[in-house]
Amino acid sequence: MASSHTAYIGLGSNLDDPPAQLKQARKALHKLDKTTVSRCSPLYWSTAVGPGEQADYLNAVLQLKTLLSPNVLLSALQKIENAQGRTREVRWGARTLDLDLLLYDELVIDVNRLTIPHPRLRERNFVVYPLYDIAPTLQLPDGSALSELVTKLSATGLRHAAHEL
Ligand code: ROI
Repeated sequence: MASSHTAYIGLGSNLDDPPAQLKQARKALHKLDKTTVSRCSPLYWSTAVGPGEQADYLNAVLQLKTLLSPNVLLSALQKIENAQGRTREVRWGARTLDLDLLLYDELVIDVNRLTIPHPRLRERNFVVYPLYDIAPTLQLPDGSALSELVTKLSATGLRHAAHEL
């Protein structure tokens, strides 16, 4: 695609058949206007971060090439979450599908509902490890190397899943 942007999306699910949820989400992302899925990370099972007892999550990261703006892309992600039965009763509660816009080119933005890079990217091993799998030489917009982050972040609670996206 001419002058397309590179975006990274974090996927997570711990309800209603997580492998099927993530597969369906990948297809929906690939079908988006002016957008292709250019890389898929391996899948990881991860211990839930958040309140109370929750099932383990299945997590992955995708790289997109897109001509959509960050705002339009974010709205598209929310539409896909809603189409896959996402409800928002409990903050950090169990969910069928979570799609996080992690990075968009070198962009740094913090307006209303849109914060890029994703504010908790650096502290979440279920984001940093799969991101590193598909973008080992990536630098974050502040100049820090993803390879450095990965060495500092414990892989506790993270297991490679047998499924593929
Ligand atoms: N915990 C894990 N392990 N993986 C997630 O994707 C995830 N997503 C969330 C919260 C509820 C914070 N915990 C998570 O939104």
